[in-house]
Amino acid sequence: MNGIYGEYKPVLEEIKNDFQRRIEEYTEQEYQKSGIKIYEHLISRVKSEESMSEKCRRKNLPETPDSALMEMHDSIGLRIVCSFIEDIYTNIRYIKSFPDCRIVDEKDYIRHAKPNGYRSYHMILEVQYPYADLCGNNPGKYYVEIQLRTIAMDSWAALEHKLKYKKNVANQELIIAELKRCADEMASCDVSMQTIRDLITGTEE
Ligand code: 0O2
Repeated sequence: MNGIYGEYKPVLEEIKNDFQRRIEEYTEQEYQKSGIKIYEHLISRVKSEESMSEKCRRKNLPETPDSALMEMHDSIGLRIVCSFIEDIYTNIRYIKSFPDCRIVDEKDYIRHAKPNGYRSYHMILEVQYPYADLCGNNPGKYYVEIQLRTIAMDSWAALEHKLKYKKNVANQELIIAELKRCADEMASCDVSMQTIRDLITGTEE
């Protein structure tokens, strides 16, 4: 067995591609109906085996396929980046209507931002796939993490992630406070942009 995913690596890639296709399909249908593109862009990835091994070590779990696929729930990740806040919740309604998916965890860091200012909506789905899982279920059960954000939330998260690499800098408290201030200002712009769209589309008096 090679990496931490063992024989499951190609399966994870297939599930990821399959799931992305499903999201693209409902988006296209929605676009044909309403002319609205309910997300701006979508990215997906299978977490690299190095990152997954490092995460297992950090959580004191053995570096095995069992830890990577059953204990961890983010080996497959999709990020849906939307133009407007409302579109995030439209996407969530679509995803929840998928018949063969069960939501096992949901975190609304939009309504309840993290203390550092991070905003995003996270869902962990249990999906079925016609390949036996480690417990012998066939169809197997696999996990997919979906993060939904606006463009502003995504920009903030990307910049904050870059800045995290710089360790041992002075003025830590000031930097944390400034990052939080930027996050709050960007969130305020998201709300304004939503209001402007509502005014244009006539959903706001
Ligand atoms: P990567 O490479 O993005 O996948 P856990 O997943 O167990 O570590 P928890 O609390 O269960 O932690 O997960 P949570 O809070 O739902 O967040 C998981 C993912 O959300 C992270 O994945 C990040 O992608 C993103 N995230 C959460 N908080 C922050 C934050 O403060 N800043 C930024 N930039 N991203 C955040 P990973 O595994 O860290 O990395």
